Amino acid sequence: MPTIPRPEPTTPDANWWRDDRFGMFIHWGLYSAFEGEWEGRNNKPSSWGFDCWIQLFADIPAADYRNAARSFTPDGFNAEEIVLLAKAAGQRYLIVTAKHHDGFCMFDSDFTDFTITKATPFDRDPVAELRDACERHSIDFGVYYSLPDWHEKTMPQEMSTYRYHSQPDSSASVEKYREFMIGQLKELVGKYRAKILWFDDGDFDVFKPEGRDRSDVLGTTDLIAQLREINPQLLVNNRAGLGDFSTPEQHIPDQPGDRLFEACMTIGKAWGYISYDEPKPAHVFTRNLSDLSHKGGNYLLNISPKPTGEVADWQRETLEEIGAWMDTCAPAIHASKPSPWPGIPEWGRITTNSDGSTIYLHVFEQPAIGFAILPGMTTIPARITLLNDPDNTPDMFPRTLKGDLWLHLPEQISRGSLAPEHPAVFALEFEQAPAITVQQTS
Ligand code: FHN
Repeated sequence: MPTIPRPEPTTPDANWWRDDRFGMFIHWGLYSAFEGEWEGRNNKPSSWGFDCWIQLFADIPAADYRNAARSFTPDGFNAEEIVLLAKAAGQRYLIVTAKHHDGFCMFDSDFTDFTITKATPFDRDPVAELRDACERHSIDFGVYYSLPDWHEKTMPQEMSTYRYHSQPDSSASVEKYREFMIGQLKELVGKYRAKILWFDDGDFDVFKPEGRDRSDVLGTTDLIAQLREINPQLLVNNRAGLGDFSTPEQHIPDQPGDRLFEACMTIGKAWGYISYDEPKPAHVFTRNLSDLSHKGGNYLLNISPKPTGEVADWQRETLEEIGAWMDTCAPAIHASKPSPWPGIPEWGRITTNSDGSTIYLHVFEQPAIGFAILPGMTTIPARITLLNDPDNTPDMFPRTLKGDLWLHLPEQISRGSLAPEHPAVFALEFEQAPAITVQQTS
């Protein structure tokens, strides 16, 4: 019987994802039920290891961890509310942890009983509810899928960097585990219509066989090809090897390469919910949005729903403040293009609109000389508007000096009702994309 040749993995169009620019990450699973503590053990004041990894680092016996599912009834979960919260914040795609390292599935998988639909009294399917809400509100839907599965018998214990497994089985093998993974991934790309597949490798080890890398051990090329037979436009991140975009975590690269990239970050300290998390100021995230857009990168900002399924007030308030800034400044972020100049100006960041006819100056602080200088530009903008507060657009006295465009940045620039730490965004509008002889900005 001739084998059917699998199509070469296509490189899908990622423009829709890049134009989305800003996504919501959701870490929510059985680990959330512990709130970062087990029998008095926690990792205060840190969070490390006691959010999604608590089963391993608090050394919770497998039976106790599984028993926690029996009382996991997150009746406060409301997918519509969460998706509308994302939309209002300017997040245009959403990635939810369908399965984290503990192997507990927040979706109704046919390949295990360790799921929210079978192992808990909560007879709902949160992943399906989030998918439906995303489709209702035109938010692109994707799923996080952990490469290690501490519960699945077919997974070799050696695949865990910590050699951890809640029920190790000597008959486990990479081949059996790969078939298990492909089955679940086909559920998530097929039945659950995930458009983005966000592999995670937190506790994943590929045995480091001589000369073999992750994508070789996992057969990632064939795995992606099989999934793209279901959805040819499926986007995959880089953590199973190969993939369409890289995923710097908790930081923004200084000099991103020429590859699509997305920085993922926590809204506090922890990925999964802990009762002792610490908020960060909202302007940290709006400045990150400006910085990533200047560099052409996406931003995936995480929330960690409580054991009840509700979003903690401080996380909601942070997203609402980001949304208030995006209400006026989104044109400089969504579908924007990176700065036409190399380097980073001392005063902030730069993006342009899709055809370059508008240049956005994202001002963080006033430069020493009081001017933003755009080198190699001799076209005076037709119009300048302060997006944060158009009625209070200051005169920037634009003028060209020695082939560069100089714009005065006053000390006080309105951010409307928001704190001055948020970026002030000026839209410089031109009849058409201005000619720029590229040099370093200052
Ligand atoms: O171990 C995981 C962690 O819990 C979290 O899911 C992050 C998100 O990117 N990934 C791994 C750590 O790199």
